[in-house]
Amino acid sequence: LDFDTMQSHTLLVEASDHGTPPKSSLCLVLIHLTDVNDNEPIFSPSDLFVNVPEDSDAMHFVTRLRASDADSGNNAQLNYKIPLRGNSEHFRIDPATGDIYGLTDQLDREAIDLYEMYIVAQDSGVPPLRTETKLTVMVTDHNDNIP
Ligand SMILES: [Ca+2]
Ligand SMILES: [Ca+2]
Ligand SMILES: [Ca+2]
Ligand SMILES: [Ca+2]
Repeated sequence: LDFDTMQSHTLLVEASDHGTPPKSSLCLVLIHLTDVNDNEPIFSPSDLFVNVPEDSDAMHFVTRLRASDADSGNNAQLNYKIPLRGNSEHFRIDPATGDIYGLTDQLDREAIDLYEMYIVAQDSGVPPLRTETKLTVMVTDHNDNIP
């Protein structure tokens, strides 16, 4: 039985006795399944590269990462976050939408041209299931250096 493919099942149950002649009766049993949190969120695509120009403003939109979850209700209610690791503190993610923003207007390709971070999607089941994907932000050049 899998709630995610079918939420209810109907069974025809026949009960008979051992008398002579045997008597039997039919009974219809309706089974309603309740969802269990048996699917973890899935990012698509699972790994991502984006380019951000080095002259971007503070709080510039970088990209949107969304995951899907085959469960229902809280078991599919997703929250996004960026765990602090490496240089991920320069980026923020909207926990509800998966929109990612760069926090700094101090991007400098000549100093740091690559940011790598992990994005986590976690459902609200008990216990919650989570998955993570890697996001690579490449800082692209702007002609900001006098020869
Ligand atoms: Ca399920
Ligand atoms: Ca789930
Ligand atoms: Ca620069
Ligand atoms: Ca430059």
